[in-house]
Amino acid sequence: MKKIIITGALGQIGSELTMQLRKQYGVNQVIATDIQKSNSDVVYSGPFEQLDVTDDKAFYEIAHKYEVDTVIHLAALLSATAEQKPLLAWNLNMGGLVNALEVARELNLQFFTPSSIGAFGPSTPKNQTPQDTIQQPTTMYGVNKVSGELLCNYYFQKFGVDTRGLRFPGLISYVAPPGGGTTDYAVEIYYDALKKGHYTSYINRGTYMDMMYMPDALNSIIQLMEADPAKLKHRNSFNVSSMSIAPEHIETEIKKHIPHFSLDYKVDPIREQIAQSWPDAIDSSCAIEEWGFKADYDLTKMTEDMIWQLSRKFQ
Ligand code: AKB
Repeated sequence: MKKIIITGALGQIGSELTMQLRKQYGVNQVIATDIQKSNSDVVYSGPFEQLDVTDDKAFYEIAHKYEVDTVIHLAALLSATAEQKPLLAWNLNMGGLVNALEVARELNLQFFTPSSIGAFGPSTPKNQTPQDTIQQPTTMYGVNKVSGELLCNYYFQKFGVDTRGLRFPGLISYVAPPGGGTTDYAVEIYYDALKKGHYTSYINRGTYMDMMYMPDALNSIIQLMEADPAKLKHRNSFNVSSMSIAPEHIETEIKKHIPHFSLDYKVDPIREQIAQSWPDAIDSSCAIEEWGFKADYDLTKMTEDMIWQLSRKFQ
C-alpha cells in the first residue's frame, strides 16, 4: 500500500488530490503538508504537518518520520505571481523542487511534480504542440518549469529516482480556487456567472489556452503514478489536455444554463502576454500511448458540472 507525502496540500490541486488519495489508499497513508494551516478537511481528515519546502531538514524529517514511499510535490508559485516576484519564484519553485528530489533520492521514494503548458514559449509550435519540441519560455514560471523538467530527468537518469510528471494546462475546479495563475479566469468566470451574472475577463477574446477539469487532472496523476515504468518512454513531463478554448467559448456554454450571462473584457497586459507566449493546443498523444491518458470531460460536460456544483455550493 502506498504511503504518500504531499506538499502544497492546501492549494488548488492538493486540496482535492489529498482527499481522493485518502479515499483510495486510506486516511493514514496520505501525509498532507503545507506552509500554512487552515480550517480545511485536508488538515482535519488525516495526518497534517506544516512544512516550508525550502527547509530541507524539516522536509526530510517529516518524510522519514512517516516512512513514506512517494512524494507528490505541488508547492509552487503560479505564472502571474512568479512574474511579479521572480526571485521569490526562483527560490521557492527551484529550491522546493531540489529539496523534494533530494528527499526522494535519500529515502528511495517515487516522485511526482507537475510541469505546465508554461514550459513552452513563443518559439514553440502553437498548435498540436508536440511532446518533444522547442522549449524557450519567456516567463520566470516557464524557466522554472523547464529547469524542473530537466532536473527531474537528471534525478531519474543519474540516481534512478522514479520521477514522473505532467505538463498541466489550466485546471478548472469548484472546490479550491487557484491563485496567481494566467488561466485563473476560466475558474473565476463560473463563480461570477452564478454570483453576478456577469464576468469581466482579463484574457482577451480569441486567446486560446489548453484547459482540463480537475477530476481528469486527479485521475491522470494517479494513473501516471501507477503506470508500468517499462512502458514510459518519457518521464518529465507528459503533455496532457482536454480542451483548447478562449473566453468566448466558455461564455457560449454558460449561456446554455444562465441565458442572461454577459461577458466583457478588460485585458491585463501582463497575463495576456503570458497567455500569448503559450501554445493554443498541445498534443497529448504520447500520454495516450504510453500510459493510457483519457479525459472524461470536454467543455460542455465540464460546464454542466461546474454550474451544478457551484449552484449547490452557493445555496
Ligand atoms: C498558470 O496559469 O500559471 C497555471 C498553469 C497553466 O501552469 N494554471
